[in-house]
Amino acid sequence: MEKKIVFSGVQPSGALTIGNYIGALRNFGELQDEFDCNYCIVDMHAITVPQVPKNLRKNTLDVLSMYMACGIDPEKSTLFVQSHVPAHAELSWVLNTITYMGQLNRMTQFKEKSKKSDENLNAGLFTYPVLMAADILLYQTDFVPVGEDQKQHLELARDLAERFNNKYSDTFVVPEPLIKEFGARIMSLQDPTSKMSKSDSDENAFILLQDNKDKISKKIKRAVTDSVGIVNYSDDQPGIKNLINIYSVLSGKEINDIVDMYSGKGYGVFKSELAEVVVEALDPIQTKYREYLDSKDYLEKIYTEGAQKAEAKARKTLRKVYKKIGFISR
Ligand code: AQP
Repeated sequence: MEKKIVFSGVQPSGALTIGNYIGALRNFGELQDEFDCNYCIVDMHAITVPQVPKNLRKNTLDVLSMYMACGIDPEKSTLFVQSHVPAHAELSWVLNTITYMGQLNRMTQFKEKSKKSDENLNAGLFTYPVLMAADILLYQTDFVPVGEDQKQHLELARDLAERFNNKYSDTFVVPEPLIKEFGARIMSLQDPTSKMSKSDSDENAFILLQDNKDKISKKIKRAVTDSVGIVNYSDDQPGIKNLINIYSVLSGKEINDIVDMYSGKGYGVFKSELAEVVVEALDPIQTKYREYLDSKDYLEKIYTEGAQKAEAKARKTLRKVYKKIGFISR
């Protein structure tokens, strides 16, 4: 039986956070044996907010190294850079022509990001979800492992697949999201009502996958909590709830067990033991990450071969699309 297809991407818009890891990357490796996986570094998405070219180059290799350090095996999965496969931009253009402005206007991420970046409110930020739909649909994707924040974008991808199929006959698989029950939305350490983001201007708001022990401890110690003083898993204590979620996912312990372990103990003990849990979970990832990052030739080989594999799959879908919409072939 043919394996079902998985696609997911991460933007090289900065160093990755434990939010990216818990919501997305940690799940990627687990899927490789059961599914035909395609993992992409979506650099074309990253330029929808201003990027320094030198940093974008560095972050692209960083994400590639982090992908492999988190367990993606390029022998099993197709691992590639989005801008190396022009079919993404090409399909995106076609999908733009069947996307309603009203749909894009309702996208929460656009609303939030446009508030932050009014000096560069570009059309790319507005049509970002269409490019994301193209990424997914090009590979005839069945499942998309993502964090909760991407659910709305995935709905659009499903909608566009159905709209195209209805208009031109069956062409695209309609993809399903794969969102874990726990950890799908890790919140900012400084404002537990908004999600942890790598582009947050306050570096105490996130823990980076590459942060050292000292930084991790300091950031957790400074994490915003409340005046209740009891380690409880409750919506009334969003800061502590978020920290318990991180503890649970990274240690493999149940939420109730964690609450029991810290009953009668203050936030100080809980926070310092959480820091140990985080450091221990990230240690093996950081070691591998540094090894990959030092092997520039190897990284080049991986992204070159990955682009060839991805290109072949993507072209097949794009050829079909062009034919159906009435473009004549060369
Ligand atoms: N806080 C989070 N909790 C759980 N999952 C998260 N993801 C991101 N933040 C969290 C998931 O990580 C994957 C890659 O995300 P992305 O880099 O493509 O874009 P994003 O969702 O916009 O992530 P950031 O960190 O907030 O980036 P910036 O600051 O550049 O916009 C996705 O699967 C996402 O769901």
